[in-house]
Amino acid sequence: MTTASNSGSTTDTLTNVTAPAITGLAKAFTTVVLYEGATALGTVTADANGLWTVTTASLGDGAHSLTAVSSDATGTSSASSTLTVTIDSAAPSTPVITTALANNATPTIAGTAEAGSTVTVTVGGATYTTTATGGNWSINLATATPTAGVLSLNANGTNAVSATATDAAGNTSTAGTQSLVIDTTAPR
Ligand SMILES: [Ca+2]
Ligand SMILES: [Ca+2]
Repeated sequence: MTTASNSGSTTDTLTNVTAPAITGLAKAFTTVVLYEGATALGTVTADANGLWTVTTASLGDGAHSLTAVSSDATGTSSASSTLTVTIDSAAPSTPVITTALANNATPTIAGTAEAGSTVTVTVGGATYTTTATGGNWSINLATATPTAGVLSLNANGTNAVSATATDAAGNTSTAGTQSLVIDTTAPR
């Protein structure tokens, strides 16, 4: 799969590009057909260096086992090893921020999001990222290091919190929001 077609990490074979470009090497000037099972997804001629690239038809979400078969003018053909490409074009559901009230000036903010997704939380002018391990995430504002901004909370009042989740294919959810009320004043 070409780097341009490989969203998120480029070292895996997971992408949100539904019609990815698949590239490979064959004998120079041979005809290359890319198959999923018995279905031909595209045909191309390898260049002088044997390089070929086929942009597939739109593939549905899920795993696809792709094989390239090259044939030369004498009819001799050879098949590549199988490349499994997984398409994930669905964004995670909107994260939920469960922490709405705290009695300390730098509380831990917790919530839920798609399991394994990267959660980006913005509060008090600072942005943090964490992983929703098993679907749960938390940020301890007393100890966490922002990825951007400087934390400045209203220690006696309302703080807007927002969170988005990004899956391994690079799809990002809509933002979940919460009003975090911090009240550090003891009753009299
Ligand atoms: Ca990827
Ligand atoms: Ca997804």
